[in-house]
Amino acid sequence: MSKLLVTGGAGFIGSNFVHHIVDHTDHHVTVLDKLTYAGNRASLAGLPDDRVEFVRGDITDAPLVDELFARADAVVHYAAESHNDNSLNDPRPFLDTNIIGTYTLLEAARKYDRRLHHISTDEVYGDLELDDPARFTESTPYNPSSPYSSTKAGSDLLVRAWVRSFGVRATISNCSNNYGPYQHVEKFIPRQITNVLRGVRPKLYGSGENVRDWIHADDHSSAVLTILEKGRIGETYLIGADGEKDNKTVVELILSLMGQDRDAYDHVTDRAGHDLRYAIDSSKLRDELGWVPQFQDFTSGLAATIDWYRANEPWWAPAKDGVEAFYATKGQ
Ligand code: NAD
Ligand code: TDX
Repeated sequence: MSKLLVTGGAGFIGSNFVHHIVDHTDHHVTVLDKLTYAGNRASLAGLPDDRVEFVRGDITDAPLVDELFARADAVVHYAAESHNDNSLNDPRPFLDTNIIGTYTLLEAARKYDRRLHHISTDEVYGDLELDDPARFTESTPYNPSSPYSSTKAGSDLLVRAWVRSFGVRATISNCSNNYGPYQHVEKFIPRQITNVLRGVRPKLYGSGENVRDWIHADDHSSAVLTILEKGRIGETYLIGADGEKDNKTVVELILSLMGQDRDAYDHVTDRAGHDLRYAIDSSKLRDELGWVPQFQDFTSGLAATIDWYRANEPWWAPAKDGVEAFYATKGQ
């Protein structure tokens, strides 16, 4: 049995990973989470107290981070400011958490010689043309577009430097767009589902031709556990499940799964600097480490996600009005 420290474990993907660890291993988990607007303790409800400990705190708090590293065997780092639209509005928290926070963890990993896995995004590679046959690989040059993705790119480069210069035992994964239960209503899929549940028309940025490569959060968690157990130190692994879809197709699918007309949505102001297409080639992870995604059918995964939001309004309703008021100020 190992002791894992999971940063950002009250967020969408971090909480999914904590559930995954409890269900599939005998590890003990300590969650370190600041509970920003994006963190929610209810996402960890029902987990056994003898397996999961919750610590509210900031990853930039070096004394607290030191104390938690000292008693962990390995650390999985999810904590981040994660929303592109927020980063366009106020980049500062992205620099603090994504850059200084990751730096703080790296210094602790170095001091206590702890294994660290850093969670990152495919957005560090910038975007692809719609008709480009290429997909991102581990050797694609970094070319981030937004304040969010540039701070994630910066955090990845810090990890690589701490591996090379100080021998920190770290790995990195860059994953494509996640969907599933417990995702904040600011994000594309939950925003549209909860709009329909409230009788509001979904909002599509610009033309809606932008492509995202969707993966279920459960598959992201199984991939991270695989890398933690079998990944080679210093390596980067791309995580993706061959789920390319344009945004228009996703909105139309949500509407039809929810019994609405497929064209009952609005085109709204486009995102500044909106990346056109992301696409992941995850061959390295599959071939070297034997990982296979379980969710092969996006439509049934999306239908189950819609059912979850329908059944869990108390989880998402408190955030909904504030999110929509923010988007309204931007014509979105
Ligand atoms: P999220 O916004 O849902 O959760 C982030 C969590 O981090 C929250 O619980 C928040 O309270 C916590 N946090 C924020 N700042 C903190 C700080 N300074 N100290 C401690 N905790 C802090 O994000 P998510 O969608 O779950 O993303 C998690 C990670 O996965 C991020 O690193 C993100 O870049 C990466 N990622 C996300 C996606 C996606 O589709 N959502 C895809 C690829 C990679
Ligand atoms: O209301 C909307 N309408 C819309 O058309 C919203 C909120 C989004 N969009 C578009 C923008 C994107 O093309 O949908 C797509 C997905 O948007 P987001 O959910 O904001 O995700 P994205 O910007 O692609 O980034 C996500 O995937 C990579 C996560 O938020 C990041 O944390 C992760 O790194």
